[in-house]
Amino acid sequence: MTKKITFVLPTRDEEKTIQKVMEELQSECRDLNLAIQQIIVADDSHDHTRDIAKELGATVVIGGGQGLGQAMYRGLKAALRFESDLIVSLDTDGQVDIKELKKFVDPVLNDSADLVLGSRFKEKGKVGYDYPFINRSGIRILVFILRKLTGLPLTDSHGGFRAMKPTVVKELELIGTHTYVQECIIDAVEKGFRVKEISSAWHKRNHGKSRIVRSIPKYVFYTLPILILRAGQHIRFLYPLGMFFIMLSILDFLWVSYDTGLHFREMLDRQSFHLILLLFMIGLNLFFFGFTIELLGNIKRRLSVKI
Ligand SMILES: Nc1nc2c(ncn2[C@@H]2O[C@H](COP(=O)(O)OP(=O)(O)O)[C@@H](O)[C@H]2O)c(=O)[nH]1
Ligand SMILES: [Mg+2]
Repeated sequence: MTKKITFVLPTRDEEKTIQKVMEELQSECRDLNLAIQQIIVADDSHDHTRDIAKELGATVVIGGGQGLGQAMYRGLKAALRFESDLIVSLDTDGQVDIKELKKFVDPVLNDSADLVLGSRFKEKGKVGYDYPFINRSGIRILVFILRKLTGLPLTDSHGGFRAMKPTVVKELELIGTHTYVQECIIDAVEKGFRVKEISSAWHKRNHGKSRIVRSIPKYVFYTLPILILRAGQHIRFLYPLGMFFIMLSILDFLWVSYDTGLHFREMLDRQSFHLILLLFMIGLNLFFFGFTIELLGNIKRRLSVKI
């Protein structure tokens, strides 16, 4: 029986490639005897991507302007409206190889996996250009964290091609707006879905800019709390560490008070008085960082209950 497939395509200024991607998907599905239920374009473009996609029959979902995570979340949830046997998401900048569609689709259709991820580094020679060292290093760190959190022998976190069962999307919860790629994997594993990583080709981006390098500080800022939360380490480390620094500052304060006979002017002149302030501020910051992450955790738990 012909299987039904829905695509989710994230786009930010991809007017040069969107048509080619959509046409290639249509032709590939014809060859594989897959019926396209719908193509959803989750868009945050300022160019004509949206108009082109609509003209070619896609359903356009507004990304929301908060990054790929939010756009993917909206696009994937919208895909549930179209009943299909599987949902496939892929980058629209021409970096993935659409000829690989079968490899991604097969494990979901023969029920050997619930979520299939593409890896550019599982096998040598899959990246068709000199992949920037800084990106590779960043990916290595993220993969290391992902391995720790999921227990899976993953080799990539940012492949641009994914196939999944609609139930994975139905249950998907994201807290971060910039952590879709990692959170989606962690979330699926937490919920007991079978995640499979397969080797996948990666071409050079021939137009526009990649989002990764441009936004590393922002990325770290948004990603770190989510990953710490997902790892459940904030209670174990951040609270005690914060308390430890505050205790140190109190001890330092007691020592300076004793040593100066509580002479305030003299206390202010002591270098260790500055140390008290510094330790106190560090302690307070760590404590509140933990507290903020705990709040995020509560939001996550509430989301879980709702579903
Ligand atoms: N809707 C939406 N799509 C995005 C956003 N950022 C990137 N994309 C799309 O997501 C895909 C991957 O983005 P890209 O910047 O190439 O990421 P990289 O290849 O991992 O560096 C492409 O299809 C982009 O058009 C965004 O903020 N919103
Ligand atoms: Mg790209």
